[in-house]
This record gives sequence, structure tokens and C-alpha cells, in this order.
Amino acid sequence: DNGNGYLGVTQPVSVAESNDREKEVTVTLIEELRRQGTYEAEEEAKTREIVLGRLASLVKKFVRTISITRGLSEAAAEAAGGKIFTFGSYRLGVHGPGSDIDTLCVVPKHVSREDFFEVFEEMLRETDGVTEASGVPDAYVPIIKTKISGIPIDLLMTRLALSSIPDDLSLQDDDLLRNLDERCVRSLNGSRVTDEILRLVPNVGVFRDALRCIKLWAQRRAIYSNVNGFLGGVAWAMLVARICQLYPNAIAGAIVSRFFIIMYQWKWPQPVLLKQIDDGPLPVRVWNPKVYPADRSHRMPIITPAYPSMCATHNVTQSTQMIMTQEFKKGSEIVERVIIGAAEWSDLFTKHDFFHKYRYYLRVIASTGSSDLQIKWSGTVESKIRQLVMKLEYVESVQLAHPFIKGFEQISHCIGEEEVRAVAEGDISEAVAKRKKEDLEGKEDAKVVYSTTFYIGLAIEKQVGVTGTRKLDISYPTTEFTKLVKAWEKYDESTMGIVVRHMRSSALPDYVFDQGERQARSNLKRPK
Ligand code: 3AT
Ligand code: MN
Ligand code: MN
Repeated sequence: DNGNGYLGVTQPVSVAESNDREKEVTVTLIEELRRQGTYEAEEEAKTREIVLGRLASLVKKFVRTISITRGLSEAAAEAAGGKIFTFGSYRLGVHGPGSDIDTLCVVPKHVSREDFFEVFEEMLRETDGVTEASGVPDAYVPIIKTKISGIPIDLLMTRLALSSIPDDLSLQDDDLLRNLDERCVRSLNGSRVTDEILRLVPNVGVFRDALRCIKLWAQRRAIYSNVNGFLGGVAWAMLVARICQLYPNAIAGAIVSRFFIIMYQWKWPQPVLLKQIDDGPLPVRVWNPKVYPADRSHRMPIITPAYPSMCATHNVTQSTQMIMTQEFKKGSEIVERVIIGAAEWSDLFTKHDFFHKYRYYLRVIASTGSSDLQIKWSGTVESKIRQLVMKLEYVESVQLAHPFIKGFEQISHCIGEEEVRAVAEGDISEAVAKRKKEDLEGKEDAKVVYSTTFYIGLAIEKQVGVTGTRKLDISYPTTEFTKLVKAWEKYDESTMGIVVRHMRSSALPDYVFDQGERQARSNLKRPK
């Protein structure tokens, strides 16, 4: 509550209770979400709780162990505490079967990050039920990825400027950020943001059900991805939370229907805020378009509620904004029909038609010779795709450059340089496609090529074709993009390939379609 009797930066639109029809469609919505498999089984939920309990004790044991080696007494070591906080989808209560648990480990000041990545990681490995534990200490947000009793877990750590971490510690106080290093501040942020979102919604149960619906819809419509210029989990959560604030007594079905209409009509770049932005006690940057030109360029700003507030949607481009706006419109039409009984909730969750929508596509192919290197290289290339999209948007005849939200990975077993080159250029011959690992045995010039292909759909003005009379010229954006990815500090010409090619939709490979999807569509287009 902000002192005015409501949550949020404005008064609610309506404090009315939902009507009978809205109650009915809420029941059918939850049924449909169940049918779609968005809820985990009871058994898995129990496993998660057990795993978190064990993780909490392990963190305490770790803090105690380090405290002893730092010369603290038994009693002081015990009192040093240590606590875990979850964030991400599990904390919000919208995780699905197989989701990870994002967990923050909070330790006192005498425990260092090195201790975490050396001692704690080792302790994890020696724990029963732990099947994976790999730390990335130099990441922007340092992380240990682990798996306990089959549950994937992302572990972050933050070292507070406190000599002990009591069990009832809350992360809400902004002063906790004083005297922390930047990595600790970044690691703390996820938990502080999710906690704050939950505090700022009037009814957490309603928020969860509505968010589950919106997440599933966004995934099916292929607009769930922060890197590619759409929205990620935190941004979707904040949008739904804002609608919940505007209709504090509405139930999930009603929230979902308001969501689409309000988001379709939103006057961007007016920001979506869950509370007023605080200036806070530290000399750190807080989102402020009046001060920072970069913040003024955000097209659909959705601002995190925990200090220091940031924009969760700085990747949105002109094209991705247009695509999301169209999807809000379509969603609002479907939900309107659901309310009058002329459509089913399942209609809202139909699969996207990205690979049927455009006549021309760009392919970006990143390739290397090893799986470890491929993860890094394809990740680097993917993180730059929105730069390519923005450059394509500048090309006069390009109306829209639509990035697909995931890359397609392939492993090709090649014999000879010729085949290696062809695969790197995206031409995987039938012979190569069929060849297995065993077929390479004893072959001297054999090489395994790992490739990831990203697709960008192009909406082009009529009369302009890739091979038409007025030629579409995308050489400038593609050359600039290639230069940009090659400027990566770890780029190595001899081991990393990057190729950009355009293609007609008819040349799309079968792997982008579900079984039978392509055939069904082409029958649809040419009825007999
Ligand atoms: P899932 O149910 O796990 O798919 P989620 O919303 O929990 O959905 P993630 O586990 O990927 O999604 O991310 C949870 C939060 O962790 C979101 C963001 O604040 C943070 N996060 C995700 N990826 C990164 C990253 N590479 N670096 C830093 N923070 C990240
Ligand atoms: Mn997660
Ligand atoms: Mn995660």
C-alpha cells in the first residue's frame, strides 16, 4: 500500500468484484492451464521443498566451516548463519514441471566469493543426489549451475556487509546495498525484484494464475525472450502485476481479458511502473529518461520496482514492438470471444506461425568444431541479433525484421574441407545429414561441425523481391553485423564461423516445422 489505500502509481480503474461469467471462464482457464501441463505434479513439488531444505542446511554448514577457518569460535561460527532466498519463476509460484529453482545464497562478510566457488562448489559435489555442479565465477552475474535430485538449480551468491546472517533476514532494506561490490548488488537484484513484485500485487493467487496464462501464451506465440527483443519472465510478470493493481478485486479470467486490451492500447513509451521510482542511498544509476538519453530510447519501458530501478525491456526494437502489439490485439479478440462463449481458451494458446508468415527469411549460422565453444559462440551471436534487426529496420523496403526466439542446433559429421565449408554456410547435404559419428571412424579428414541457425523473417514492401527487378539490398546490415560479432574479444577466425544468408520460405528446412505442420499448411493454401 502506498499510503493512499491502493497499490501502484495511480488509482485502480475498478474495484468491482468479478461477475459470474468471469468466474466461469476463470474455472475453465485453470482447467486448460492444467491440460496444457503448466503445473508440476505434487510429487515434484515435494522434491523441490526437500531439495531447498537440504540446500539451506548446506549453506549454513558452508558458512560455519569458513568461519572456523577464519578463526571464529565455535559459537560465533554457528551464529554466523547463512540463508537462501529463491527468485525467478519458482519464487513467483508460476514454475512448470522441469523449471529450475533460482536461488540466492546470502553469506556474511567474512565469507568470500572465492570460498563460494571453491569450498561450497566442492561441498555440493560431495552431497548425495547432486549430479552436476559447474561454476562460472567470472560471469557478469557469477553462478553455479547444479542439479539436486533431478531438480536444476541456479545458485547465485551475495556477501553482505554484516557479520552474521540471521534466519529472519529480509532483503527489502535498500541500505543492505551499501558497501557491496557490484557483482553482489547484481546477484541480490533478482530476489529483491521478485519479492517486491509479490508485495505490490493485491492478490498473489490471482496474479499467479493470470501470469501462468500470459507466460504460456507468450511462449506459444514466440514472443517470450528478452535477448531477442521481446519480453522475458520478469517483464511479463511486471505487466500482469500492473493489471492486477488496476483491478484489485478481479479474478484471473478478468485480469487476462483486461491485460490484452490495456496492453494493446498502452501509450508507449509511457513506462509501466509498479511503484514510484526511488532515488535511493547509493551513487548508482536509476532509470531516468529525463537524465539519460539511452533511457529515452526505450520503446516499451517496463521498470523494475526494487532500487536501483532498471528497464527490463531495453532490447525491444521497432519490429518486436510491432509484433507484440499485433499479438496483444489478437489476444484481446480471442479473449473477447472466450467471454461470450464463441471461443475456447485453447485458441489463445495456438502455436505461432512464424515459419509460414514471411516469403523471405534471413538465416544467421554460427558454427565451431566443439560443443563447449559452440555454446559461447552461438550465445555471442544470438546476443547481437537484435543489432542486425535494428539495422534491417533502416533498410527502406524492409517493413519489419522479425527475429525468431530460438536458434536451431545441429551436429554434422563431415569428411573433407568441402563438406565443412558447406555446413558452415548452411548447406547440409543429404549425405552429411545421414552420416553418424561411427561413420567417421578411421577417416583422416573427418570433422564434427556444431552449428546454430537463427532465423529472421522479413516483411518486404510489395514489388520488391530478393531476386525481383528492384533488388532488396541487405548487404550493408549483414556486413556490419558480421563485423560486430567478429569484434568479440574471444573471436578466433580459425575456429568460429559466421554466415548470413537470405532464403525463400520454400527453402526452409523441415526441422523448423513440427511433424506434419508443413504439409498441413500447404494443403490449406491450395485446397483441392
Ligand atoms: P523458468 O521457469 O526457469 O523457465 P524463470 O523466469 O525462472 O523461468 P530463469 O530461470 O531463466 O527464468 O531466470 C530467472 C531470473 O534469473 C531472471 C533474471 O533475473 C535472472 N537471469 C536469468 N538469466 C540470467 C543471466 N544469464 N544472467 C543474469 N541473470 C539472469
Ligand atoms: Mn528459473
Ligand atoms: Mn534460472
